[in-house]
Amino acid sequence: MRVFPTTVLACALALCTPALTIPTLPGLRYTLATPGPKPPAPIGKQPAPDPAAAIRFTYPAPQCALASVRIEWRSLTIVERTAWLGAVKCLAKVPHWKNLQALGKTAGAPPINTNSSLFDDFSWIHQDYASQVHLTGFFLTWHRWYIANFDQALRQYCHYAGPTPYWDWTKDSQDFQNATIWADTNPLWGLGGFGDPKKEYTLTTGAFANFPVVYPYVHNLRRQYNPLPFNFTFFPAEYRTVVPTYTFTPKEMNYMTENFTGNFTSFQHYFEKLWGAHGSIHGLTGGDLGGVCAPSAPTGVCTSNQFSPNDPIFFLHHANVDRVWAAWQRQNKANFWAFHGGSVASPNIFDPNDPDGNGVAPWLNISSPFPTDGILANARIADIMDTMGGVLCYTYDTYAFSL
Ligand SMILES: [Cu+2]
Repeated sequence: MRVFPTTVLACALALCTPALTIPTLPGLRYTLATPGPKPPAPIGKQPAPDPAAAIRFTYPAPQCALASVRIEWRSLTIVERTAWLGAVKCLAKVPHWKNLQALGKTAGAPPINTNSSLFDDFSWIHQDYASQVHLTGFFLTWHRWYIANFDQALRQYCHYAGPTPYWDWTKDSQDFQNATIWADTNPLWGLGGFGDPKKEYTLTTGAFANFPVVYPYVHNLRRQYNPLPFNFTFFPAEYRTVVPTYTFTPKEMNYMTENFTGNFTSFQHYFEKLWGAHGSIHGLTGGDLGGVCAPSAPTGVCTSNQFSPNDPIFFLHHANVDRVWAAWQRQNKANFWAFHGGSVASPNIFDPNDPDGNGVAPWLNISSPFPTDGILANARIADIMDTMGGVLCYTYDTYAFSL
């Protein structure tokens, strides 16, 4: 039987988005946060829902009065952690969505494996669109929509009704290898640690021990701590020998959210530049999250390094990326609706002050629709700029950063 959340009544009164439910457990898990400023200009009608899409949101979105609250992983109860991990494992048992379409065509993306799951489909979409949703105006925007769709999939297919978790990695910036995020090895409620060196760093602890994934080849989930993720010749020498934990300290997040006022491009670029906070988390965690194949991978299959969503911690990582953006948006009215970005990555990827740091022409604008591969629900950038408006209805338990 489906257990309805405590706010189902509010939803029935069209006060919130039923699709994005809020926690079932008692306690102060949600707040009435202040909605952001109104959009700067008319942005037209909602996109029509796609009846063939796997994930559905309510159109037109109801007013968001009572937002669901995203909570840091370690602040969840054990019951909530168990439920979320169980729902992810459930999604990995939901069959591949037959209407998944190869529309992104990023070079190196593997072919669709129809003997897979809806969880694998999410990983595949990320590989298919890799070149369009990184280092472009779709980085923060599309990933916000992508993780909202993943969250909705957990609720739609696996009856998840708890809070959406995020991973505040600033708390782990002192000693990443021995951080508390890796310390819980319980098979029901632990995220597990790093993998077993004797098994090519396959995860053998926590809920995702021996978790099977199919991209870019059939294997079990891997995590391999890599203190020097930029130690290869592709990177300028100054980045190669540095353990990049300094990029995601609380101080650094405060710097980011307090600067770049009104300048979406420079804010995103500081965050997404290859040696920045976003990439450092991927690289230090290594294995699947770092887009690294095992030495025993069959020859010729490892042509994409964009299968990072194989590791469910991806969605916690990107929820925190989203939280930092949302914190910046809330810092100043000039930030809230600020958007600028190209649809093609700038060629100057190692220029720390690249004025085209989030892409070049053809330009995206606030009405640009998201790429969906026939799985994600339709939406435009404008629909997701406000986490408490458009088609979204969530906030975070805190926008502050501390150890
Ligand atoms: Cu990505």
